[in-house]
Amino acid sequence: ERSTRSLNFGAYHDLNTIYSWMDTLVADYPNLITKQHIGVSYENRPMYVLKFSTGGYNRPAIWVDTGIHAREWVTQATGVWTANKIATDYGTDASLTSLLNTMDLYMLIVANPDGYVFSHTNDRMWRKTRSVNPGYACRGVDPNRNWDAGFGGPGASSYPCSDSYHGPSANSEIEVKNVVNLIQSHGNFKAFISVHSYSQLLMYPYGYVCSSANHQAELHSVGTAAAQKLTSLYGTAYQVGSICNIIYQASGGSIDWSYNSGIKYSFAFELRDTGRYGFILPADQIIPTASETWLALKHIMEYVRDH
Ligand code: ING
Ligand code: ZN
Repeated sequence: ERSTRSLNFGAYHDLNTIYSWMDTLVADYPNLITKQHIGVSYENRPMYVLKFSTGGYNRPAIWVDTGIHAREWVTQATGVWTANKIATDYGTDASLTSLLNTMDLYMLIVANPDGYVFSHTNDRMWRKTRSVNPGYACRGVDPNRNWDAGFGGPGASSYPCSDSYHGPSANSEIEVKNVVNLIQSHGNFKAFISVHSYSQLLMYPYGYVCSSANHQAELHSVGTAAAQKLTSLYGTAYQVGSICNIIYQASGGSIDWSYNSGIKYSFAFELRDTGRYGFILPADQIIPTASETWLALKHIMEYVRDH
């Protein structure tokens, strides 16, 4: 695909196109955005985080990742749209401007680059990383079962050919380890938001157990208010709850790890739809999905700024 200066946000793009668009965005907004190389993937592709910052040193920060699962294409596309939205609205949207005057925002748009490429070239339904499993022909680990939170427990598979294979050990996947390293060395993240599709859910910990997190009441009320904002745009219905209670028990997930690491405002989205198209969401739903999701993201970010 040819790299274009102004990307069509209403289309799905391959990795190279997204990566070259990142460079044009950074070039267009040099005082707001920098690109950080956080490491390489299993197949040696670079992993890039866009850092939105108006200055300061190690300001309190918000993390957003999209595309940890390769086939969830509306999430990477939503990440692209959202990064552009933040760049263009900074300085005109008073609330976003005040947010970025005290906090930094980190966006990892393609959290699983090898899987994303494979979902374009070989298997549109690929979910996992592309690491080799010794002794097996099947490749890959589920990067959302590989975090150090209830690792290897219920809701993850020990079978390397499973789509929810947890891997040989927590952080075995370099794509996960790269994020863990950045979050830990930074040490000042206040929110951690991971974006999946599909099912139209806004979730908070825990997934590896079905008991309540300490901050369950607060997370539920923030999530409910965020989902109401999302619904206000086009009427898209969302459910809010803990991972275990509203989707299924799942161990080794990223937001359980971030929450247990002290990042109280840990949330996971499941974007559109509820199954009609599933992972193969038509491209004409990208901008509506990203636009409604932005209202929820903004609500969470404003709440975190003010608390
Ligand atoms: N769903 C998520 C999954 O990894 C999830 C649900 C989110 C589980 C956060 C645990 C933590 O299974 C999809 N569609 O991937
Ligand atoms: Zn997912």
